[in-house]
Amino acid sequence: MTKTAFITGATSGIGKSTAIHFAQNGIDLVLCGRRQDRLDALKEELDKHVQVHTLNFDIRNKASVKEAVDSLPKEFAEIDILINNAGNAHGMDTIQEGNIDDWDAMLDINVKGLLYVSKAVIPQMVARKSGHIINIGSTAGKEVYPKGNVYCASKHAVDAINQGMRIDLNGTGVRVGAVNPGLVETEFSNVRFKGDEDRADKVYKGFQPLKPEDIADIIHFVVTRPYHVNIADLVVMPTAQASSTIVDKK
Ligand code: NDP
Ligand code: 8X3
Repeated sequence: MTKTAFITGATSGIGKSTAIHFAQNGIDLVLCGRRQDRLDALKEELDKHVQVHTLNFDIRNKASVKEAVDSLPKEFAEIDILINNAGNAHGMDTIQEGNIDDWDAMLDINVKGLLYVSKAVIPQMVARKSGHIINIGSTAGKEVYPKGNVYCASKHAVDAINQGMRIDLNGTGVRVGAVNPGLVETEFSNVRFKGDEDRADKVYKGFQPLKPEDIADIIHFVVTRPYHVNIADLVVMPTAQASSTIVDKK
């Protein structure tokens, strides 16, 4: 039977690549983001392959999240796979120099936004006794690096929420797991450094970073395991990376 995946942050990077990979493999899509032009372009590209519905909402706004999920047409309303992907880093400063608005953004999007979407989607999964939730964490959720403070805290929270979801949903038929990437070249650093492209480019210079397609491929592997197999927590780095601070740059 054709499955339906709900992907947050589908307008760019890991979410967009996952949408493309899923479409190529026959998974219907609910694509979410705030940039409508990108949602429209992706829908046009992918609805040759599968059914696609787009939802434009800011994940920080709990009323908008609920309204968007409740608005799904019947053919998209049963979500089999939830990819909790929307998120970003905002700024990279010491704790003493950090910007409080950046902290709010990271905690509101990466943590509270993920919770709002999960809260809107999980009940129908529990009612149907099936579903698969993939939380996109990070190596930043497994360790802390200099000036990573609040971003790392937000991803540590995702790690805890992933564990908590799996514990609480045990016995309901809903699978829960996290994919935690290291350095992936997306718009992530452009957002983090507020459009400073030189600074963003430097993050991925001198080694081969992961491509968003690499993560999409892994996410597809995770969601296509037999029902009795749940990949609970997966960390993936570029070969050149050993930890957040150890990267073999030439
Ligand atoms: P991108 O910046 O390329 O994509 C981020 C996506 O999140 C966009 O589609 C954006 O859509 C969406 N998004 C951001 N803020 C909001 C919001 N307030 N409401 C709704 N959607 C929002 O980054 P990545 O693809 O790299 O990041 C995806 C996930 O992967 C994030 O959770 C990130 O923390 C994680 N990650 C990234 C790594 C990396 O090195 N790149 C490594 C480890 C984890 P729009 O702007 O249209 O709303
Ligand atoms: C993104 C990876 O190392 O830039 O989550 O924080 S890192």
